[in-house]
Amino acid sequence: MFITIEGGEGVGKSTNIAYIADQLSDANITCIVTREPGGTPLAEDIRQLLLSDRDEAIADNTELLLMFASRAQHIAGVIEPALARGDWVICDRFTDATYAYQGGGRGLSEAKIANLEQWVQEDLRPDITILFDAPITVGMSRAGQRGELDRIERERAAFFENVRNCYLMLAERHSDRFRTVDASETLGRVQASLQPIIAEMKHQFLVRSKT
Ligand code: T5A
Repeated sequence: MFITIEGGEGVGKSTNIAYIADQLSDANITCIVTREPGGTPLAEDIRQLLLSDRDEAIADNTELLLMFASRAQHIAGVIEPALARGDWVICDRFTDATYAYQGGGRGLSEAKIANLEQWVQEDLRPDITILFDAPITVGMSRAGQRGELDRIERERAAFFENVRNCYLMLAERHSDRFRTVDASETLGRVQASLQPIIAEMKHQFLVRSKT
């Protein structure tokens, strides 16, 4: 299975990915955890280009193309080989983040993103996407406690409102694969609300093992 984890800044994706991976590994499901942008040495270099501060502004199209350049490398080097081995892949952000940030946030057209998605990914799409949703103020205050903010984290509040609204729209549009979790709750409650989703994944594992 290809599982993607999405949501705004600081909503708890990394914290809960570790929890999900532990639960799956307890059920003898071999999974790798990876992230975007990044996931291979070259793709991590592209992440640095994207998130670090520079004097020259990054044009919106450049940002979009760098996201997909990183993704192409990540798919070829990590995601496809893992899926071909039969491992599960849990990816911290994937193309829904591009629709949310470069589409919803920057205002780039959905058609442009969809073209790149098709070109770079061909048939590869997530089986399940968990969306951690929380008001912007909650995520930003958690992200702020962690230290200095990166180039994208320093965007204005309206940018993140657009990102959040786009994620919620995607969750409604792709309700077959999206599972939305209220990430504004305490960690204990968030993890309790992950339980039925993890149970669904374990069930899928049993079904797939039999076929
Ligand atoms: N991007 C990415 C694009 O623009 N387009 C794309 O196509 C892609 C793939 C990547 C940036 O790139 C952009 C989006 C991003 O701006 P990132 O590091 O992946 O950056 O994204 P971040 O959202 O910045 O990830 P973070 O690691 O900052 O946030 P997480 O993983 O959501 O949050 P986490 O788990 O680190 O938690 C943050 C803090 O909150 C605490 C944790 O302990 C931690 O201290 N916490 C809670 N506290 C209270 N209650 C809870 N329920 C809590 N859950 C976590």
